[in-house]
Formats: sequence, structure tokens, C-alpha cells
Amino acid sequence: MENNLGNIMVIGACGQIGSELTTALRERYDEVKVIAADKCAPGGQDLFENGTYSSLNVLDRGGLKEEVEGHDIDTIFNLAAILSAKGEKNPQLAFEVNTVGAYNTLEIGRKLGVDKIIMPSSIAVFGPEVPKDDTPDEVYLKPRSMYGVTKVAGELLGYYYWDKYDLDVRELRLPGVISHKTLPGGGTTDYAVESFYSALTDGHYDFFVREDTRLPMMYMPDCVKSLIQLAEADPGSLHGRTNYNVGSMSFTAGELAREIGRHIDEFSYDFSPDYRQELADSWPNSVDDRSARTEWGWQPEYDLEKMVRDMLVNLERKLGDDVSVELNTQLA
Ligand code: AKB
Repeated sequence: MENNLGNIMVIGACGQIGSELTTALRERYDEVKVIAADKCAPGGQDLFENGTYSSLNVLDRGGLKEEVEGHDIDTIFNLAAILSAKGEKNPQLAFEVNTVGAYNTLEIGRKLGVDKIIMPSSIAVFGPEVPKDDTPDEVYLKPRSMYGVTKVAGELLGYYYWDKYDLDVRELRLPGVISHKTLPGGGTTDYAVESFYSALTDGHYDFFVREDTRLPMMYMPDCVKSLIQLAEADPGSLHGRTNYNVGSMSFTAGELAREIGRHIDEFSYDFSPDYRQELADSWPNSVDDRSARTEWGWQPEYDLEKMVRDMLVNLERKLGDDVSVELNTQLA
């Protein structure tokens, strides 16, 4: 397909979202360079075999400049981030990677005249004061986690670079992202992914949040679609710019457990909230994403039922002999 993104660099390409976004971009556009950039070891993964890999730490501004210049990059997706739970264990590192990383990306974009920068923000920008249901884009932001603080800073920095330097920066607020290819690393919403692995390999999962914890979530195909749609959107229609809510599904930990249990009779579960409960409690139940829908055509495809089926089909295949339970429904 013809693209309006030119040569692309995905920073954080080894991560949960980066690994799938890189593959999707390479499949979507013919004859286009999609550089996978990260500081992970490029050993043997298809990500590195099917395109160029660039060893890069987003905190190394000189190295970033060299890579962006050397590959003649037009569009940067910066997905390098320390997520909420890990960020509370090491707030200083979260500040560096998330805020300095965003600043470096914007600065290099400005200096080298890059066309577009896309950076995910998060539902972690919200604090407990805002309406819990259908939380709007434009509300008072007082997050309680360092991750949330850095994401608010990222949104404001992005808006500043657009406003002052005419740099085409676009950001959306992702909810918890569920996927089967690459594990998430250190988020509060990781229980939603872990529960599938444990259900299949042990028949049991101990959720680290309360049963009634309701959070906005999204399945990876919708997440990848949202990032590409926002990147491809006509700049003239983008008024929100760096604070788009993107809703998809919203469910409690108990509802997720029961939906997995519909396919695995022997699945048992407990709820033992830990320090991550406080973070989950400070976030919305669901978001109002009307701006994303009207300004760039956002429309999710997966709901809880469809996502759970797809996760189980794919993980059963991936985990092979490690699966220790019987699936009681015909999934494929
Ligand atoms: C996290 O849990 O930290 C992330 C997020 C909601 O941005 N998944």
C-alpha cells in the first residue's frame, strides 16, 4: 500500500506494542523502510530478520540523531516507556526514559525536520478526581503515579512542539493492552495478560487487583490499528492533537476471569490486591473517545468475548505442551 509516512522508525520495537506495530507497518507498506530500534539483543526474532534493526537507547540523543539522520527517517513512533507498576518501583528511571526520551525524540524531530512523531500516552494521565465513567479528553489531570506524571508531560511537550515549531506530533491515550505475542513489561493492567497464561499452564491465577476493579482495555489488533490510523490521518482534521482517548472495551477482573472460565472448566482464581490496586483505583472505568472517532475515524473491533476467544486460540498454539488444561469449547 502507498503510504504517507515515508521512512519509519519504531523506537521501543522489542516491547509489547512495538514488536507488533513494526511487523504490521512492514506488512502494510511495500518498499518502505521500517527501522526497528531498541536496546534489546536482536537474537533471531522475526522482527530483526525481516528488516533493519538499529541498536538504540532513547536516552542517547546523539545516537538517536545519527540513526534518524542515517536512515533518512520521516516518521517516528516512540514507544519506549517504563510502565506504571515498574515506574513506582523506580520513579527516577521512569522519569528519564519517559520524559527525557520523549524530549529527545521531539528535539531530534525538530532539528532534523522529521515529518511526524507519534507517541502513545495512557489512561494513567488521569487521577481519581475526574468522572470515572466516560472520562472526557479535556479534564483536570492530576495523576498519582510517576508514569502518569511523565505521560502528562509527554502530552504537553508534544503539544508545545506542534504549537511552537509546527512539528506534526500526534498522541493517544492507550488503555491496558492485551496481546499474546510479546509480554507487557511492568504495567498495572498486566493481570489481564498474565491471567490467560496462568489459566492455560496452571489452571489457576491470583489476580493482583480486586474482583470489582474495572478498567478500560484494548486488544492488540485494535491498538496497532489505532496507532496507524492516527499516524495516517489528515493533519487538518486533528484538533485534539496529543490527548485523544481511545476506548474499546471495559471490564472488571472478575468479568475477565468468568469469561476465561467459560472456555476452561477447571480454571480457578483468587484476588489478592497489592500496591498496584491503588494505581488501578485512580484510573477511569471507561473513556469518552468521541474526538478520536470523529476526527480520525477510530472504531474498535474487539469486545471481551471476541478478544478472549482469540487470545485462547493463539496462546494454546504458542504454549503447546505447556498447556495443562482442557479447553471445553471449539475455539478455532
Ligand atoms: C500500565 O498498566 O501501566 C499500562 C497503561 C495503562 O498505560 N498498561
